[in-house]
Formats: sequence, structure tokens, C-alpha cells
Amino acid sequence: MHWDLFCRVVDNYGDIGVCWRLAADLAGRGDTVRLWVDDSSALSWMAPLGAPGVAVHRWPSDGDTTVSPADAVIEAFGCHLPAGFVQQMAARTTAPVWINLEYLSAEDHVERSHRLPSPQLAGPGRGLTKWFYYPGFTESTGGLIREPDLLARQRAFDAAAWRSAQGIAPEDGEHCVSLFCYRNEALAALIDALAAAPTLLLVTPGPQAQQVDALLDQGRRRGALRAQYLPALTQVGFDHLLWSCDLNLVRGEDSFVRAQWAGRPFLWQVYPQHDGVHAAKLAAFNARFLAGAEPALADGIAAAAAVWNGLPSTPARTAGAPMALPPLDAWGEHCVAWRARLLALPDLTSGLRAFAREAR
Ligand code: TRH
Repeated sequence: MHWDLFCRVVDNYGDIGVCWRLAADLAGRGDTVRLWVDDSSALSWMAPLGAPGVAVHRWPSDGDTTVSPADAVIEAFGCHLPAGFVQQMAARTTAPVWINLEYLSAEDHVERSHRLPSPQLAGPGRGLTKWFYYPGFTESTGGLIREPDLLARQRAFDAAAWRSAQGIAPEDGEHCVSLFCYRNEALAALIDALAAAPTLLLVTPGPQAQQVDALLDQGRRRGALRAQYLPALTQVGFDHLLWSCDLNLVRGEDSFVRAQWAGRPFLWQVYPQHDGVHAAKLAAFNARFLAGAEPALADGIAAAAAVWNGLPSTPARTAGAPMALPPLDAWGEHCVAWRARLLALPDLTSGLRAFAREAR
């Protein structure tokens, strides 16, 4: 099958990160993908070698009617397709399947909205149907991107060899912790919690690196914690970082999913939004993720997540409280059990391919 996948980079790296991963996974299964993106610059470090079957194109102008649409068109995150392209979609004898791929959320409304049709009654796409397609964590959603060889690659992965190849040398007894976050007022609380035990904090590039630097001494240390600053890794390298650490601090959407596939303890900083929308996203995820966890562990993870997201966790605790981290071994066991639940779900790419074939 041939796909046109449209991506507009809003900010940060998740829009292009998710779209690239999806494009590469579709192509990895034998399809061809044209990835239309307005700013592909992040691909230079995220995926410098590209992927067979994926062609990256600059976003066509609204007036451009020279492109003949593929069998299936994905409009990622409601990015609004160029008018000329939509006009060409409507002109095709067999209309392409038009899928609006939404942002990931664990909220209940996702299951109600997943696979809903939206007939286009006006504009260049008049007569076409756009389908809403939601990733998610349950059978009644589109699931999560999971490459077919992911588990085999994880099993074959040698963390110690990878770390040493990256110049990452944890000393005896040091926990490795990866840090990928937005600007975060709870960073001092996190570092204080981590500094109680020997910790090597692996800091990814971005504003978080400056924030960490301001919190450490000249030797980039604080208590038993020391920091090492990483270069931007490829998406595959970033997976390897997550698989090599004892705790992963992730953010947004794609790294959040990849931390769940890593099966290691993680804390998620939700993409900050106004009026506390992110609080609802965190609560909805925790409700699913922590269901069935031993109560003290569930409370510990929820409290740490609340502090990390600057939210009041329970009436007793307010935002800005010190952070207490649950025991890593019990936390890790729960994350492995959660991953097993996710592995039982169909993956997003398989579902999209089946849907596109059915809906034609
Ligand atoms: O960069 P993000 O904050 O992206 C965000 C979210 O996607 C959010 O949902 C969206 O609304 C907003 O963008 C516009 O976090 P995310 O989603 O984890 O994307 C980061 C990508 O960068 C992910 O694909 C992993 C990749 N990455 C690397 O490949 N190498 C690296 O070294 C690092 C740090 C990240």
C-alpha cells in the first residue's frame, strides 16, 4: 500500500518523532510512504540514515495540484492538508482513505471517538470522508506504535556494551537515570531525591541541560549524584538509552511510549497545557497504568508523578513538595507487567493498515 503522511511541526520533536516512527514502521512492512513535513530538520539527528521506502517531501503549497494522492492519506494531529492536495483526493476515481491520526491520550473519550467518520460537506474535499483514528492503551483504540522486531532487538541488546560505546561509565552501584523533560520546577526535588543514592544522571540536550547545570556544583555533582550530558541520539539510540537505564524521565508522547516498551521505571512529564488539561491526561493514564498495582506502590508512583508535573497529588500534598521515589525493583516489576498488557494489544501500524484496506 502507498501512503501520504502529512506532518506539521508544532513545537518540540514529538510531531515529527511520531510521524517518522510511523512512516518507518509502515515502510518496514513493505508499504511505501511519502512523508510531507514543513520542517524536517530534526530528522538530521533523529534518523540521519532515513529508512527504505520512506521519501521525505517538503509540504506542498495550497495551490499545488500536481501531486497525485496515494491510496491512504494520514493527516497527523489535525495538521490540515493543503487545499490543492485535498482537491486531487476528491478528483480520484477511487477516493483515498483519509485518516486523521490524533494525539495519544488515555482518556475515556478516545474510545468513543476512535474510528468515527467525518463526512466532508464543503470545501475542496466535499464528498470525501475523513476518519478519526486514536492511538491508545485499550482494545477499543488504535493501540501504540510497536515495530515487529522490537522485542527481539530488546532481547539481543547489550546495555553495558552500548553504554561503554557511548562513553557512559557508571561507577559501581550507580543507578543510571535518563532525563528528557520540559523546563521543570520540580527538577531540584528530583535531583535531591536521586542524590540520596549513587546516581549517574544522563541528561539529553535541551533546556533541561541548562536547568540541571544550575543545580549542580562545578564538578556537576550534588550529593551522590553526578551528571553527564549526552548528544542528540538517533531514535534507535534513544531507545537504547531507555533500555540501559534504571529510571527514565520522559515527556510528551513518543518518548513516553518508548519508555513503556523499555519495561523500566519511568516518570512522564505531560506536555504542559493551559487550564490544567495535562492534569486530566496524567490522571487518565495513571488510572489505567496503576490499576492492579500494590496500593502503596501505586500511591508512591502517583505522588512522584504529581510532583514531577507540578500538580497536587492528594489533598495532603501540594505542588512543589519534595519528591519521594518508590523502590525501583517493585516499580520495575510493575512496568514489566504493564508492558505485558500493552504487548497483548494490536499495534497501531497493523491496525492502520487493516483499516485502510477495509475502508477503501
Ligand atoms: O519533543 P516532545 O515534547 O514532543 C511533543 C509531544 O509529542 C507532544 O505530544 C506534542 O503535543 C508536542 O510535541 C507538539 O516529546 P516526544 O513526543 O517524546 O518526542 C521526542 C522525540 O525525539 C521522540 O521521537 C524521541 C526523539 N529523541 C531522539 O530521537 N533522540 C534524542 O536524543 C531525544 C532526546 C529524543
